[in-house]
Amino acid sequence: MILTNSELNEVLKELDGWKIVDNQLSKEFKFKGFIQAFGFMTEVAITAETMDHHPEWSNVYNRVIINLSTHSEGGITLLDKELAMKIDSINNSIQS
Ligand code: H2B
Repeated sequence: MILTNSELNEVLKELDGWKIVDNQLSKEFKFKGFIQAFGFMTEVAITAETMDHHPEWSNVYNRVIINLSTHSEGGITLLDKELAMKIDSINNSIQS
């Protein structure tokens, strides 16, 4: 189910650095270089596949921009929040 505006605001408080852009949860990640960025994308890809929930994203060298929404629902759902949290924990394990 698509989150209401007030539910979305609660979700944004619980997430680190995610914002709403064009009705999607969005965040930009920056890495030391391309290999680190691509390694991050590989881990995210494996997690996304296990959830059957996939990001829209782009990568240029050391930057990865991720946009999350639930296509079948036409908006942001708790699945997107769940994937966002997993993406952050993958990112934290790479950056630290
Ligand atoms: N990912 C996202 N972000 N939203 C979806 O609605 C979605 C998906 N649907 N991954 C899944 C795959 C669907 O297309 C397949 C057929 O299960």
